[in-house]
Amino acid sequence: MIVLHHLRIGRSMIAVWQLEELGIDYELKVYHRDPKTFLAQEDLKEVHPLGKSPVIEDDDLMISESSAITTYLLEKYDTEHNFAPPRCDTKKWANFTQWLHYPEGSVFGPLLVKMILLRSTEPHAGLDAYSKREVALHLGHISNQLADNEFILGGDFSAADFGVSYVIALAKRLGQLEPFPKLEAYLERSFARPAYLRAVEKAVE
Ligand SMILES: N[C@@H](CCC(=O)N[C@@H](CS)C(=O)NCC(=O)O)C(=O)O
Repeated sequence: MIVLHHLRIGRSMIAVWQLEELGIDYELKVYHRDPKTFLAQEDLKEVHPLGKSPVIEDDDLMISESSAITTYLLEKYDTEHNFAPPRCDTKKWANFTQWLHYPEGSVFGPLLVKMILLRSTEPHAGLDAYSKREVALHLGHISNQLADNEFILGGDFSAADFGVSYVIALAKRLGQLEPFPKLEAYLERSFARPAYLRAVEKAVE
């Protein structure tokens, strides 16, 4: 059975959501953050040398990195291609992987800088200009891609929506969504999915 090593508050919630969407049996092992540093506590380092989450184990296989976990789960469990196009459809698959990797690869960094700046009492003019520019660029890009669609690849929810929802939720927490009403509506739509609600019930205690 799959074991998900789940650190409270963060990306790992998205892994719980995926497992719920895919309807896979799994065991959830919950870890907590240090209340002072907000980093993971030492017990997560006993699972993986980085001490970060999500990490899944499936028999003798251990995988970290949220997009790699998504790809693995799709390959093994999404046999009917409900959440991603089949690999033999190269163009659709390429477009899907682009949106799968984009949130972690390009959007999270500027949002992290923004989060650090919001917590800082010192002025950082260069970083401030960078995060304003990049956050607006990426949120605008996602909003344009959504256009009038319900989800990031069109009318149907796909596994690319996990990571995109995660960065949009982070942007919301950082007060960045006001100029992007489509993103606000997208987030509500994604988080209203029954599988997400089940994930919250199981993983947020
Ligand atoms: N690129 C990794 C990032 C993993 C990561 O940084 N996870 C955070 C939670 S959102 C974490 O475990 N932080 C705890 C720490 O750094 O101590 C992924 O996509 O899974």
